[in-house]
Amino acid sequence: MSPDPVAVEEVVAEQVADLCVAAPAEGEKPKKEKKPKPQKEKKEKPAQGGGKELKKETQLGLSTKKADDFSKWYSELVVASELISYYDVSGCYILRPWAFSMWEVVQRWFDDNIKKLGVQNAYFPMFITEDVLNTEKDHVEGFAPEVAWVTRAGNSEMDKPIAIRPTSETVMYPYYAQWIRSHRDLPLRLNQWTNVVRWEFKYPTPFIRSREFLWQEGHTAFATQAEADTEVRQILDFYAGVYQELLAVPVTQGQKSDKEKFAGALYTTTVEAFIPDNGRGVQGATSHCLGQNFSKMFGIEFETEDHGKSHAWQNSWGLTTRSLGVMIMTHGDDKGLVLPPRVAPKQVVIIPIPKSSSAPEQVAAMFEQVKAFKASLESSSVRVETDYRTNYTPGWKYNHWELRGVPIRMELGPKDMDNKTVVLARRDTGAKEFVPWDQVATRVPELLEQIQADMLAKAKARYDACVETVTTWEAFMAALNNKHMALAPWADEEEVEEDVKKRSATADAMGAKTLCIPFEQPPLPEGAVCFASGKPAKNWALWGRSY
Ligand code: 87F
Repeated sequence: MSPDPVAVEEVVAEQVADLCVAAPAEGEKPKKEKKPKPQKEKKEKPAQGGGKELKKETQLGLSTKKADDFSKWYSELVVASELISYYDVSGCYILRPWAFSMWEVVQRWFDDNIKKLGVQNAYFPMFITEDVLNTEKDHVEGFAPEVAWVTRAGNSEMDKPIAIRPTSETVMYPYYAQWIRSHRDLPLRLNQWTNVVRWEFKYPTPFIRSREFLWQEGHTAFATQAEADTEVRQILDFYAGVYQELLAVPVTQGQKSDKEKFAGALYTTTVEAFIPDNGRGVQGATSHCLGQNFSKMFGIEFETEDHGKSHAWQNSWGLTTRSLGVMIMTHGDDKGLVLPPRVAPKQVVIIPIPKSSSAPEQVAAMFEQVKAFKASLESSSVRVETDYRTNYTPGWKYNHWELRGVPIRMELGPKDMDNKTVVLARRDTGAKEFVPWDQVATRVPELLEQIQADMLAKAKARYDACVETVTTWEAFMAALNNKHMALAPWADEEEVEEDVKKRSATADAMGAKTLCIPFEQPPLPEGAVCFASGKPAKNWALWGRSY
């Protein structure tokens, strides 16, 4: 299908705006963050419900449409929906309760799952001496510019500066070397939930790229490679579970190319998401098999059952608050957040709508009914918000809870009181339905499940439509410039990947990388050649411009 020329022009113009600001050349100073302007106050509007102390209503909603300027839409959205506040250290953000409670859902789910595997939580300090950090100099070298240092305490310069953890291999492994002596000490499987600091110079984006972020990092040691290999994939499945089951975000599981893997790893596996609106891939989480690289560096050695000596096989794996950003970008719309029910801090908001002419007893009865619904839904573990405020109109409240992405709005007005029904309105589709009171307790949980499934299905259909299977360079470039990913047969060589990155960069857009070599491979036809080098192809790789 040949693309519509007007649409292509728009796409390119958007990419120009987007990619130019978003990705300054390496080493270049970051542009100043585009903080959204505070919302303006709107003219006072009479509120309902006989409210005497009318407050000024602030204007709700977003001034930018997702399709018009994606990055502006996103920065406005995260602030207006009360997820984020900007902070006066560039690249750092406050995670407000609405965001943090979603992180808690992710934490709980993942934590429960890794504990079932036998992983235990621990906490290691955030400071690293220079000497210890240098133990893995070869691997840290590429990352060195991002390491932040404490050089002063009070007024005195420190004798030796101390690094703030960007990741904890060097913090933890010296102790693994002390604790692991015998095969009986294995496996050792620890995880920690922490913050890390990476002083990035690329353009920061809330959740997606920040200088301090929250994550979990798992660090495990086994006697054999087979056990390590098994765990790498179990953890990757959990990461796919976080994205697909909780966040309703489709991902592709695969292995990183040699160029894109963690330099310290034997191999790196990944879950890769994609943002159709700006055509960028985004690494969702990584699970590495470190082989014996680190155990050799740190002397993590054990006595085997037959009294020999062996270096431990290690893995490390991490998932960050970036996952929330990917979810927000995937589902959000022009009215605000659209939250998948499983992570939504509140799944239902009940809004009573008394008339200004309603008698006090009628208002009281309505409020009582709202309370009863809340109690009954909460008893089946539905997270419920109620909005009794009298100083806002129903319309304002609808916009407010839509902006904040609550999956279901339940309305209860005077007619509903007479008919003993409620209105349920879905945030994702806008569809409304009338439900008799005695069916609310069963219908709401059912509808939440339906919304969750529909959101994933919709996102998956969009994701799949963004994967183009290509075999030639021209088709590859057309896919990229159409804001798509390309699944292409390639030679699996680092030089080819470097060459593709250079050649696919345009004046307006960054070069493409391999996102992963998907585990699910289509059959490679006899004699298939690499789309970029013409050499014999070894596999199909998924390529894209990416964060
Ligand atoms: C930045 C500064 C210093 C990434 C860094 O992926 C070091 C590093 O080692 C660094 N940025 N990395 C790689 C992290 C590897 C690995 N660590 C445990 C993970 C998952 C969790």
